[in-house]
Amino acid sequence: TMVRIRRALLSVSDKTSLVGMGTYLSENGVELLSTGGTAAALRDAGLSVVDVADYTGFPEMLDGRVKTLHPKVHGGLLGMRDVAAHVDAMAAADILPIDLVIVNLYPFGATVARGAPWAEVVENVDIGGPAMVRAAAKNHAHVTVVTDVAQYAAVLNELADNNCATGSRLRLRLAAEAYGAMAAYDAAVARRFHQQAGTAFPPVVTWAGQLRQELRYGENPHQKAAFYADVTGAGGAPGVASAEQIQGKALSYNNISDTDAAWALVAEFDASADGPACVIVKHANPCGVALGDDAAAAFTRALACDPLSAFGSIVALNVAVDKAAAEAVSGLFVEVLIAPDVSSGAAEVLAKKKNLRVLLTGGMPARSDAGAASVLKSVSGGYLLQGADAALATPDGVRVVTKRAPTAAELTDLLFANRIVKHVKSNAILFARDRSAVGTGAGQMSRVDAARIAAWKAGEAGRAAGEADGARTAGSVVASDAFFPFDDGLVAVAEAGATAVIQPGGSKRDAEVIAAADERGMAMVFCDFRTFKH
Ligand code: 93A
Repeated sequence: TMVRIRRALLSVSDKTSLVGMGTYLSENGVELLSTGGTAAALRDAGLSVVDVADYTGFPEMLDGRVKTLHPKVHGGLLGMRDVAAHVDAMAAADILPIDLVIVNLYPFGATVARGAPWAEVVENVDIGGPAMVRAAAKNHAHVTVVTDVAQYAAVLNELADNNCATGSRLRLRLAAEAYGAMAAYDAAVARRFHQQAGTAFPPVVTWAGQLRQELRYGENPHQKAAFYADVTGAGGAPGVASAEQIQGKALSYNNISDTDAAWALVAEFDASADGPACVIVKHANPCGVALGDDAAAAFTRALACDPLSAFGSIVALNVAVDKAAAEAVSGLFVEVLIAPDVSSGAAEVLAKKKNLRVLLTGGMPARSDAGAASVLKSVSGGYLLQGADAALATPDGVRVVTKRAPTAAELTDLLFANRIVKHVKSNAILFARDRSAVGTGAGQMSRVDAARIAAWKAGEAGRAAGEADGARTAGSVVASDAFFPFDDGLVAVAEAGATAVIQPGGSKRDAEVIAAADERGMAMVFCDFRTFKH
């Protein structure tokens, strides 16, 4: 619904474009209320303005610390125009409705940036401005709130198109922007106050994060670190930040990061559709992934991939830990076990492993909600943000590009491998067989090296287990997280015995890569999406 603007309160530190805005409002019959410096600037331009002090009957006081903090201001912002009791109460107290608030705050950031003394920094914490902004934003059903000069053009366009009224869509959007701006302001204040207090670490109270745990150290002992929970309501799905730890020492930075990697991968597998799945992670990469008839079988099969690397790993399950699984996991040195739940028999077994951290999430997230809802990465002076990688290959969504199509068993393993390779650091190559990973090549600067390493690791694990040379990769399938730029990577996996490959395709040399596969009787499918992870 449209709300006609009849009275506006302007109180701005940044007076850019103020006169233009004030003039437009004045010419359209809007009464202007304003504070000291803002009122002076508007009067200088020949506009008639009512001082807030005259409206409230209460002078600005305490060096301006109290200017607008008055019931006649806040009542005018918060009163609901469509509630009779509000309208009556306002009338009884001579409170006039204020339909538009244009406020930008004391320049706290700029004051800090120029190295102002502490007393001046403190004086530049705006109190009255944010109070008005929050009140107006709460009452966005009736009030329009403007917090930034950059919003003036959109507001003026809306007013011009609608006889000096605003629509509910714009008011809601402006309210959301207002709360974001106030949160960012508070974050800047909190950072400077921490600096003054000498509690410089944890360094930031961001607008989205609430300190959950001060960590003993970061990735390395000489780095400070902290763990924040997202308080914006994102990431409500069962996961690492919301999990309950039932035993073991406090989690470390690397524990949390690796556990999240394991959790995001195991959540690719829906227990009811795919069956129990187990993921074993070391240094953010999976060194074992398998499906099994039960949790213990999934763990044992996952462990077989690379038992050497699994020492000191993170283990994730997509089903509750039962006693057999607890006993199997207890046979390995594991840093963290994460699962939706644990049976009482299993809890008893695990309790004997005093150092094992056990995290229970209470459930599995939907596949699409697994892992972080968005991915945030710091760069010098800023942040990079991207959505989660929810790509998923389906039997109908892949294209056969070779003369030979994959068999049903190969296709099952190809789709399984594709889901895993998404969680392996790039460049990534993954061998899989019988719904179990058998070799991982992770984080290489060239794809052919990733292919060779994956094959070599599978061979080493096979040799250690007393198997015949090449037995593990014979008849296996391979997933590549991006296209093969040359045929060398494809040839390397073929020589290791792989019979089928899944990859996005899209290389200039696709034809050569397909020809190399055809020459060797291999089946290859393109999934048409790549899954880099850095
Ligand atoms: O010191 S305050 O926190 N106390 C107040 O009651 C108050 N009301 C508005 N600062 C207050 N303001 C701020 O004054 C506004 O947010 C704006 O930044 C500034 C505008 O002052 P002037 O109109 O005198 O230039």
